[in-house]
Amino acid sequence: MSQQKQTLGEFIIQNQTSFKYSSGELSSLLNSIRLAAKVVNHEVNKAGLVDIIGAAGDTNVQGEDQQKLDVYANEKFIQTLTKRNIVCGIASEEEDSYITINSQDENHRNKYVVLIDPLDGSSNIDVNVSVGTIFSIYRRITPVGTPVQLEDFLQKGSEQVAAGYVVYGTSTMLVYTTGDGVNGFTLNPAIGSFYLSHPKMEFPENGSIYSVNEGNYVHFPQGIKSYIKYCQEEVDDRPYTARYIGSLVSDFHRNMIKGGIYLYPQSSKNPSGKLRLLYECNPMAFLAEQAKGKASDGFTRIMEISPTELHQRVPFICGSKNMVDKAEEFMRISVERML
Ligand code: P6P
Repeated sequence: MSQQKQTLGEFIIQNQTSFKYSSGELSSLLNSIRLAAKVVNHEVNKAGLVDIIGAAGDTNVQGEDQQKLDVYANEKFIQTLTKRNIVCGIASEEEDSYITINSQDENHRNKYVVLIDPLDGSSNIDVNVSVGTIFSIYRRITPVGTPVQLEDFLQKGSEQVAAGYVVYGTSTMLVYTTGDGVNGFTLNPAIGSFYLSHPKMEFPENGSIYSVNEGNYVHFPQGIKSYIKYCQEEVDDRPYTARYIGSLVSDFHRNMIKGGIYLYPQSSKNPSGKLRLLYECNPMAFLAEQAKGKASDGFTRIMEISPTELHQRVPFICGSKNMVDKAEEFMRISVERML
């Protein structure tokens, strides 16, 4: 009889003692994310069968067409997080501003804020390609007992207490960290439980996969162009393999397991890059570093960037440490040649 794998709920409880804050609340918060992930997974998996795919007819603060599942996922995560009476505020890619959540005693006693991309890669929904949810959790820094403030959300990534993603792929997985390594849990849809399937996930130090939208090549800075040509030349362990799904969570997940690098650099089209610092880059950077990988904007550690706006974008290079180091080297050389 194969040993029964640990469930996500059991794992959260077992590991809450290793969490330096009053862990009972964070455990409850993580369990609410677990519940919302199951609810959203149910809809994502049958999107082709019901009238829920396709554009919702609205656009989000990013000016992007909102897919119906975007809206549904956003609503479900906000509802579930609110009910648990743990968070004092939520910021979402789908919401123009942050949402103030008042505690049930109306005294703003809740300590945590959550930032979320409820359905990343949603343009893939209609073509049945994996999508994901990304979340980032902080403790508030303004006084408990007062309404949450913007500064509670504009914290450096290094202040995160937890971060993770759900990937709705060939199987649904929840992967997260509370600062003590990265662990992956696979959903058994037959019984609705997540089981520990990928303990202590780590990026191989080297890899041979590079993930970038090469359709933007002509718009990239010279350092990125040089790095892409480095990946393609026939020398040593190269050429590398190009794999780009167009869904950050899926590309990140594959690269963490196999070894690889994901790049969404700045370009003449996107001068600050496309990905958002607070609810895409910071949580993925926390996971990357906890998995012995690396995440930067090409020059600076992502988790050291001081946020200035809720939806600000940054260039993003993330993955196997030695591959990110090499990409940064090309960026540095390119700048030095311009001086
Ligand atoms: P492009 C999805 O919209 C996303 O934010 C990431 O998940 C993905 O890696 C990237 O944008 C795809 O962007 O411009 O290559 O289509």
